[in-house]
Amino acid sequence: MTVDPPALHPWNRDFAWPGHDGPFRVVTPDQARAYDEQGFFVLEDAFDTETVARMRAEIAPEHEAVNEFLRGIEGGRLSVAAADALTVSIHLVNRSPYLREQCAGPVFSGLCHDLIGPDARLYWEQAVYKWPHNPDPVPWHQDNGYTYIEPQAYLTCWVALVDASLDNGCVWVMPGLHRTGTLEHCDTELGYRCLPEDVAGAVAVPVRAGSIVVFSSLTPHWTGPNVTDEMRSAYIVQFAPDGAEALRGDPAAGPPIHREPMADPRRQYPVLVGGEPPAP
Ligand SMILES: O=C(O)CCC(=O)C(=O)O
Repeated sequence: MTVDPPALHPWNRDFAWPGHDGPFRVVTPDQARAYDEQGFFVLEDAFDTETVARMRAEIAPEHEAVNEFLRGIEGGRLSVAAADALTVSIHLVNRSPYLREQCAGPVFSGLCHDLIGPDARLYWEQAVYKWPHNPDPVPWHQDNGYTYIEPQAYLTCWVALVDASLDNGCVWVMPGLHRTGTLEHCDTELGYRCLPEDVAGAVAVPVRAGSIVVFSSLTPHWTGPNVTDEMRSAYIVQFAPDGAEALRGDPAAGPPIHREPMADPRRQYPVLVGGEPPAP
């Protein structure tokens, strides 16, 4: 059976994947090659148990407040988030000095150096908690399918805050498709989707707590149901080259009508300037 290649996003023209040659600070040459060819790799045990526990403690009140909010709205859903099923807590660095410091720390600034370039900013961060016995996947999507950023290729770091397994909803990726740039997405009840759920060739990426699934904003990914009795928690941190912009408009109606710099000084702060962490 032949499978039609997925359609490209209307704003995605002449995309070329930027390769990564080193020298590297954090990743190995094999990991850089995997990132270029497959669109992902795992940075094992990037954070120790104490750091992960502190991250979870910083996120806990936010996660509870978000769930209360979701419970209070009609239908209990907002975009991909759903009360007692999938809580998405955003912009945590605005309220947690600890997470703010971690996002600019050596693990992430090293990854930015190796995979983005000498000038990089925090673009977005959010905690995603998949509740016990949540039967729903987060559909296949590219992060650049939600908000269209240029340059299209930025960096997503999916930090496991508990062991992420096939049973509790670990990340799956579709290797290789990142090289085509942003795909067309459709809107579904569970979120944006660019590939069918049963697409062939998907790779599951179970990881230990403290490890990071490192992938591109262009790597299609999916997380499965959580069939366990425990919460599956992850902190997702994204970095973009300095100067990145969000394109606004209706892709079905024509070209973008506005470009918005992704440089909000409160939360999109520099983590690398001229190849080095900025002075505090
Ligand atoms: O962690 C999850 O379950 C899904 C998160 C995700 O895919 C995202 O934030 O883009």
